[in-house]
Amino acid sequence: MKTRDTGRSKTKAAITAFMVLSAAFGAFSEVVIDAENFIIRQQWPWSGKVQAEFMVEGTVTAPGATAKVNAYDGDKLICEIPSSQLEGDVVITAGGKKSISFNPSAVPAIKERGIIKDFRLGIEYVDGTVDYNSPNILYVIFDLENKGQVQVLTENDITGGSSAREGTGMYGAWKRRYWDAGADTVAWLGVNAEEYKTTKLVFRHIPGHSFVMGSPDDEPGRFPNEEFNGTAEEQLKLYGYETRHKVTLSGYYIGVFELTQKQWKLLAGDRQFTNGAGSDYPAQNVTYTDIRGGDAPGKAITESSFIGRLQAFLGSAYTVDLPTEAQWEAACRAGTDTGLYSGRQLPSDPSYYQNAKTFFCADLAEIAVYFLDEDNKAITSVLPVGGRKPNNYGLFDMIGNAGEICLDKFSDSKSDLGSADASDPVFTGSGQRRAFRGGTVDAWISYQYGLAAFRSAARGSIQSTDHQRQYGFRVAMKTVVPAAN
Ligand SMILES: [Ca+2]
Repeated sequence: MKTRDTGRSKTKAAITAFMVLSAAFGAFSEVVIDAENFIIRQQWPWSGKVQAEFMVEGTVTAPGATAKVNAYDGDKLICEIPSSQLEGDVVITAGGKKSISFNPSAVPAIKERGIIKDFRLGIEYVDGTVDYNSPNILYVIFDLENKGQVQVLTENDITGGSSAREGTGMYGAWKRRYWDAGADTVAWLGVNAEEYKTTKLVFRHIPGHSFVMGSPDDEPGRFPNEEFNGTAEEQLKLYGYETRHKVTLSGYYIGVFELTQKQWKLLAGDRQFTNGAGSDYPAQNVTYTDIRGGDAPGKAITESSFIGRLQAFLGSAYTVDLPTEAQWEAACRAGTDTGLYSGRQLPSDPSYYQNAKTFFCADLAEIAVYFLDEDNKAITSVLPVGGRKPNNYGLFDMIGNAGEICLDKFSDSKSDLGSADASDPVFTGSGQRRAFRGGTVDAWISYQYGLAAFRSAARGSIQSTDHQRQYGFRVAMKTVVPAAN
């Protein structure tokens, strides 16, 4: 370990009643990236925060580097600033000008100290490590043509630090709080470009949280509802229960798009995709067993399946599988509790749930490829991914286009999703059917049940060995957090 004083600033200013800011220095080990030309400044009086600006020189290796920030009084360590308190360039994937800020009065060890005459910061980036559970990380991008190439994007990378509602940064357009309802977070819109749908695979971070799974009895379109064709029992056999209950999830990542045909071919070889074929079309006509091999949750993924091949490609720092129904629904809702992730409801007019061939619904069409276009003409096959508006997490086609096969088994009894509070649930009971979510352009649904299947809470099922056009999937990922050096 060598220590280098890189303090260039000799700012002398009271930043709060209990602290005097004097200089900054960096403490570096041989393996970390050089950070030089420090300036630290108070943001008082408009904010109690301390901001450090500095240059990071050198190459950052995948999957990136995370900052460790220590506070000192002279050369005496006060504490490490908790990562949850840090804002800005906490995770980096490239060198350049960086900025980190935090609120010293929110750090007990600093606050308790009172006046600090010679306040210094040591900022250290440890290369090749990223805490993927950090809420700072929004996206992880894998290059499917270059094994080991991983890019991590933080909110700061996407917005350039702007707190505006929307803008365009070095990664293209973005929008904060895409819909007024739901999660207050940034959706990266620049991801909707060909490379991210074909030769790259992009995951969105969904931080651990609790949400209410299922739908209220009075949600327009909810099953069972005797306004629909068929008896309640017939509907439930296919669509299951949506009893509301609280679900707590640990953090995970989920694909921004339905897995596409090009992505499938790059990892698992050629395959005939009929009825909607093209590089950026969803891989469909694939079965649960094609996707993960092990034909039920809890059974090992086989090496020759798509997920097995993806797992081998990504390496042991990541684990991939189908999303559970709970992970899927939380990702789709993005903080909303309405029928649609836009914060809107489907129409309450029952005729939309009988034979919907002639009922175009603009609120649905803006977020989903379903079975009608605005001219009331039928859409009979899947379309390229990313063709409609995303949700607040920036996820596309969660509703409509390909139906999305999930990890869970499916039961027509109330036992599968249940009604009790649950943590990271997955249904492993008996039966040959597997859950799918989000509705599909499948004509059968349109003729029988209209718009009802296109809600965040709506469920469907498919046999584990059924090849059906218009049914595909997206991948969920967890990460193994690397040990800190
Ligand atoms: Ca879909």
